Amino acid sequence: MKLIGSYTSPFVRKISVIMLEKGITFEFINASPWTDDSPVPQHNPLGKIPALVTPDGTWYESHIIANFLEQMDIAPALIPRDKLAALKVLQLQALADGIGDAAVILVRESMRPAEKQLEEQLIRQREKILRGLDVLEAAAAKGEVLNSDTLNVADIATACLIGFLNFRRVVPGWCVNRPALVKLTEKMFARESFARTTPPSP
Ligand SMILES: N[C@@H](CCC(=O)N[C@@H](CS)C(=O)NCC(=O)O)C(=O)O
Repeated sequence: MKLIGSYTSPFVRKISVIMLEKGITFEFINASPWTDDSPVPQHNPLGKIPALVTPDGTWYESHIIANFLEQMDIAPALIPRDKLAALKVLQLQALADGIGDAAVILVRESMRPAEKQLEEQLIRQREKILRGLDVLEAAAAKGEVLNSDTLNVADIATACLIGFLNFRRVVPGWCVNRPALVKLTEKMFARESFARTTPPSP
């Protein structure tokens, strides 16, 4: 299988971590989605990474790729078998990914010349991030779906998101008053799959 992506994307990291946790071997194809000659649109019409090229077809959108990998039935299971329990995990994965979307928009907007940046856009995305982090904090403190005894895709998506916030210095004070998220990410960053997918220094 070939994973098309970059070493800095939280969505790509999520898929790399899932494959490392499951012991699935894959080839990493380093490709930026942002260049004019990017190969990414050949694999994903939306022009986004990650995309996973497999004998069963090419998959895109990281939650779909995670589902594809899960249906290979390779331990450890990262999505519960029970349908309602699975939805709860997938909802939190979607929340972590959605915060990631807002963070990517914020980073891209901040890269534009100062006079072209839309203040309203920056504020709106920052609010999404902060609201989302509060919900993840509450879930991590509860420890039932996120931060439970059983690793799942929501734990992985959340830690990849926090890794991205740290890496891009988005909302640098995110950890203030969010002790459960700090604990969860410390626990996750200690795993070999996370150590092996640490983004390169900017
Ligand atoms: N919902 C998508 C988000 C993927 C995404 O936004 N990836 C960014 C890189 S971190 C990208 O490729 N952006 C290019 C673009 O939006 O054109 C997923 O979960 O795979």
